[in-house]
Amino acid sequence: MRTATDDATSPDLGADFPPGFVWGAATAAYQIEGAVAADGRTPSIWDTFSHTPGRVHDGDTGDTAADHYARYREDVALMAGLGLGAYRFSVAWSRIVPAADGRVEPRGLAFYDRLVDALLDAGVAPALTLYHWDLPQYLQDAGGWTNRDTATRFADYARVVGERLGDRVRLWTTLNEPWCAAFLGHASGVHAPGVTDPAAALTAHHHLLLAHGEAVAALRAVLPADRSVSLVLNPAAVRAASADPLDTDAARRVDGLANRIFLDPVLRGRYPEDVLRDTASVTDWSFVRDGDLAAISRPIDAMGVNYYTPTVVAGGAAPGEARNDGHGASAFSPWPACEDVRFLHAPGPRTAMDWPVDPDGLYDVLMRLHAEAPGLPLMVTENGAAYEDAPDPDGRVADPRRQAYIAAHLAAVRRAIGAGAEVRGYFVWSLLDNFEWAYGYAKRFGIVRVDFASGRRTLKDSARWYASVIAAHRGRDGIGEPQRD
Ligand code: IFM
Repeated sequence: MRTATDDATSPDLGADFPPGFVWGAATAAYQIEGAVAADGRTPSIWDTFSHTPGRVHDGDTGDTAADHYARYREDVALMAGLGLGAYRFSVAWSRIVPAADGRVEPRGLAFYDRLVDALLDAGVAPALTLYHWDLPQYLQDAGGWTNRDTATRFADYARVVGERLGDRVRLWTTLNEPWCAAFLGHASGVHAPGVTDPAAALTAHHHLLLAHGEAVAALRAVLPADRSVSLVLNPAAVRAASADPLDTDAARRVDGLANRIFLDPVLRGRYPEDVLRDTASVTDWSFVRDGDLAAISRPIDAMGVNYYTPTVVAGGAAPGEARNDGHGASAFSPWPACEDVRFLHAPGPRTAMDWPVDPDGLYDVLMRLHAEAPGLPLMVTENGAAYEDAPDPDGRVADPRRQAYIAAHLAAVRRAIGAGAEVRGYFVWSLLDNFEWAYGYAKRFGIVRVDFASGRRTLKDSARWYASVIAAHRGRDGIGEPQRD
């Protein structure tokens, strides 16, 4: 008898996916590019944060990272060799608009121009994200995401990139995981800019969403009409530890802050009443102005879903009790007004991030979004796992657990499609081992190993397997096939 696992790991896994399904891999600028002072780039908040002693494991920084800025041609050749249909990358804002005066740096634009052309020449569709957490430091100096003006600056930057690359890039994303930028960056402080003020986190959250909405308008004004503009979230698969009302109420509150605080404004143009109530002791929400929610709810063409592990919660924690929510150690919680919530581990195996492996969570998140936004195309824009894999004496990197993780999550995607969810693509996180934020280079998510000393790339076994899955599927028509106008 064939089991779900047999199905999940067999190379013909792709055969059951709909025609046009996009098979991709993802990265982000600060995590791979390096070259932090090249061609007029100025520091971002992550340069500042990573150079601040004690912020990042082992004092690691993104100064060199995977050296992708210099090696992008080699990386594009790797992607082509794997048969990727699409490559999701982010643009470093401070390469494009390096100073407070708003001038545009042509050398920064030229880099992404070359990257996009190389991708198209290699048959890989570029999927561009405008913001993956690397706010220019000069904007942070003016208040960063707590300053409403940052949303306007983001829309200006979006227009510049849209004007330059819109002729060739079909898949556009405004923000990646604004939850992390707002709450890890401003409440628990484990991400840049390292602020630990829940009121600032909620203010930043609103301004990030406003930036998204204003950027949608800016992109629409300059992009050809058939371009897809999306937002990438990391919706949480929130589960109550039990049916006890303390636990179910904890789940309601965490769901409010992880999911509905994004989905309600973006899809329905309002903030959830219970979240406003729950956080009233933290802020009066007076940063929300007339017209903001109309801007935030401007229609989008797709929603990106980043998923790694579920979120299991219980109520009734004692004040000061350790709350391990899997997002990094801090004395401060990323969850405003949730001091009494405990974050528990789902059962089962865990990755090197200590994140339980639970593909049902991905299925649940996709089905929820399908129910909440029927007809809105979904993309799994990140999914993958860190493991402590290393080359054997022959240089081979065997990473069977990563392969099994990806296979099981692809099976969950296929199940969601079978149940009606309109999932149009899947991007492995990550193409390359990279700078894993506060964990530095200690956590390797890549399907391609990077030797950070030499920059050498080695395909892990999971990359070869993923290529075989893609090969079983590609050759059909669809948006995974890059096109030049
Ligand atoms: O590396 C990150 C990525 O930048 C955003 N999503 C989660 C990944 C793994 O932690």
